[in-house]
Amino acid sequence: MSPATPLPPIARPASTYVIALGSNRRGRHGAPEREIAAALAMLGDVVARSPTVASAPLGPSNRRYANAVALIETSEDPAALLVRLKQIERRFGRRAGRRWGSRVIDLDIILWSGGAWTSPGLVVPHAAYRTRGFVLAPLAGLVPAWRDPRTGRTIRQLAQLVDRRRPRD
Ligand code: A4P
Ligand code: MG
Repeated sequence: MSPATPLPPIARPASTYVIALGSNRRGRHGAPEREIAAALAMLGDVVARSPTVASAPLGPSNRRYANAVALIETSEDPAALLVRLKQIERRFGRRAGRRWGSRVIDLDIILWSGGAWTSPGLVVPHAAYRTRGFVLAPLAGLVPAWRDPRTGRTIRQLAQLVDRRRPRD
């Protein structure tokens, strides 16, 4: 072996992540459902995905959302993955602006097979997902037995709790 032969990259074991996708604004791919499909294609290594569901806006926006969740596999750590998700958001025309403003695509890290992670600007599991039906309902169809590392509850249990709390109309 010559001294110039490059060493093989250190193989890092792949992690599984749950990514939540949301859109309530048309972009260059079309309606919010089309934006979600395009973002999924750009994510790569999607091992499972939920159907895209329509949901009423939580917060100040009055535009309906399209939401979906996906499982991806990657050797990136959570901080590196967040950097890549933010790059994808920018490619979709997302600009930093009003928090909770309408957006062509929002990509959040919900869960990580490695458990909990905290670094500047990033908390995993996502701080608010435990009360969000538009994340938990589609996620319960994918990984009902995945346990939230902070509460010890399964996704199925969290989804049932949110469903029970929701006022009936
Ligand atoms: N950040 C910290 N932890 C995470 C994480 N686990 N994943 C930081 C992603 N980002 C994380 O997020 C603000 C900052 O949170 C990031 O820069 C990152 O450093 P953002 O996506 O830039 O801004 P945002 O989305 O406006 O704020 P936020 O707090 O992420 O809002 P959410 O929780 O995403 O809520 N209603 C329906 N029906 N469907 C929706 O999808 N989404 C929102 C936005 C409101 N209402 C909705 C929906
Ligand atoms: Mg977000």
